[in-house]
Amino acid sequence: MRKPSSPPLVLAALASSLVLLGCSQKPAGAKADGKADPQAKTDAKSGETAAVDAGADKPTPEQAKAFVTEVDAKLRELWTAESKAAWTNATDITDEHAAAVAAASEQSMAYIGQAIKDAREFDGVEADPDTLRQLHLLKVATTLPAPNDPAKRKELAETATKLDSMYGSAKWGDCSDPRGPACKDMGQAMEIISSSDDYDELLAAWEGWRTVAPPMRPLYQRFAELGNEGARDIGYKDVGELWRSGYDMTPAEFEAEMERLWQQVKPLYTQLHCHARAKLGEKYGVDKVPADGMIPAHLVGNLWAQEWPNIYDDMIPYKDQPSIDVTEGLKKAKFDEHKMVKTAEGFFVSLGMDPLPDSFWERSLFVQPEGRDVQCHASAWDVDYNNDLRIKMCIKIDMEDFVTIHHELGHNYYYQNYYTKPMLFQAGANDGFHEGIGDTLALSVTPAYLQSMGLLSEISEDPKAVINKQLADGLEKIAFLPFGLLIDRWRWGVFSGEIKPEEYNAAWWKLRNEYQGVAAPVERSEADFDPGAKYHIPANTPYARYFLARILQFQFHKALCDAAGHEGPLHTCSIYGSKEAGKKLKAMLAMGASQPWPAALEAIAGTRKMDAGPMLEYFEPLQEYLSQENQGRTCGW
Ligand code: X8Z
Ligand code: ZN
Repeated sequence: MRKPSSPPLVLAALASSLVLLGCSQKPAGAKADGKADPQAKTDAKSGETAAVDAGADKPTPEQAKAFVTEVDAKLRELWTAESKAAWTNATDITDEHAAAVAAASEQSMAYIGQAIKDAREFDGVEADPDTLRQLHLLKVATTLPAPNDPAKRKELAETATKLDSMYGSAKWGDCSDPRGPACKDMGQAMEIISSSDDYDELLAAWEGWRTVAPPMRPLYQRFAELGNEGARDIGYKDVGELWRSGYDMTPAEFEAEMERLWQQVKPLYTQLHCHARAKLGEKYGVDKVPADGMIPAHLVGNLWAQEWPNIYDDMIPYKDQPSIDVTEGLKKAKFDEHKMVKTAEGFFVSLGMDPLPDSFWERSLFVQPEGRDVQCHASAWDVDYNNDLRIKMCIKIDMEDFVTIHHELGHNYYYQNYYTKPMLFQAGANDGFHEGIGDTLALSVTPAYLQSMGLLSEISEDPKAVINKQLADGLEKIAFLPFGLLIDRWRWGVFSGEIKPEEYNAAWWKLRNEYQGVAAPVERSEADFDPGAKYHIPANTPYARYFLARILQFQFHKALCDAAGHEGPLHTCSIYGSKEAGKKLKAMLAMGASQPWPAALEAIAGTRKMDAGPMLEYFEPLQEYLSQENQGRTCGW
């Protein structure tokens, strides 16, 4: 049996425009085009510019500085309004609240589209570095560029909000009585997939959840068309190119970086896949899980097959070792949602960070409320970009959510360290950094730490216990990698037109097959829209960030362990309580996006290159174990 409940892994925040909600951030850079007045002022309502000075000369550094100062004030006003409306809708999804989000995002889209064009007028100006950096960041500061045409802009804002709300209030099963027990939500589908061992019950939940997505399909198609028109209006080929421009390198270089990192970790994934497949074959039969084929997507303990820790119980390497599952410990020690968050906060405080503000405890949502729909995917917020920190999460009392809480607080602590900066600097060095901070700390949530918190009664330093823990970690961290990569390969294809609307679903499964070696358990067709059953698609949250975060968190972990004076193998390190590690981390967080990300990486890790080396180093014992287990098996699919 697997653990009885396993949970919401969470999800990110939406954001039709940008940064707002917790987990999102923006894309980047492009070339100049379009001529507007150098000192144009952009009006949020109309999106029109009003010339202040019609001088034909090259704009001066002072004018550039004045421009970014004005943009900063306007963004603060518009994004705060948008984020307030989004918080209200995310914690109480209604038509009225959704309409308010659409109206607010329409305004900020109008403003930012024009501001980006205006910023191009300053190309080549020799302004101070902060001004130049903000001019650059502005051009990549939206994940959803809107067309100039006001009617289309309105349509886009409404479509984006609608998709997000549809996901948040989605129900499956027999909803003839929407309040009846047979009408289920996402949490219930996750619960079944994570805890059942019954092939057919798993299949019913897997298919059931996917019935929520086909109605999104026409909306998504239109959304992509309008977003692309908006991208072209600000000088990009399509939305995907805009997203790939946010990494202080060209879009093509970024694609190559993703591929390079994937090639570094692919052999490890293939080994893990091979072993998991063999174990699942033993459990369900090789007629269901073929020894040389793909793994059916409903059997890995996760509704999206993105992380597989819930099949750990089917694969425990050494059963004679003490359990590393904290879920029972949390329940025994009577942890409630609040105490779980408090404990995670305690980790950050142990590094020398400030406690979260009182308002965090008053305003956050920790528990799924009865009687209203909320967007249950975890997200972290700074609602007013001025330390109004919150999380929104339907917390379950278990290990998976304990880790996710650390993930969310990582976002909050980034906000806490940069909220005094200009709006455009209030973002991660790149979006993978933002996603990787809380995960970095969670790597230090070792059995010894958990024991000290009263959550594990017995621990062991036996090498066999190490392998158990490594497998549990690998099922979360390594299993995720191809999923993290393919989501945006699908979207880049959709936005570029390489994937046509009539092949949305087939292209999705082609990528799932190719990268993950995971297959749909039943025939799929273009009547389905399986991408829509994953939060980040209807919510328009870019996903490459999570792939990067999986790699970066091990680089951060290694660097912070060095700072903490850790000696010995990387997987034995915990930075808990290290003020030296905290100082290093804080310095990087405080930079926000004020410098290109290689500078931030250098500040913490002494290198300017993303590298999966530390991840591979962390998993050395597991690699050894897997290669022994896989002897005589044919790996791959
Ligand atoms: O969406 C999230 C976070 C919020 S930014 C909980 N994650 C991705 C997902 O659940 O799909 C974290 C891991 C990947
Ligand atoms: Zn996140």
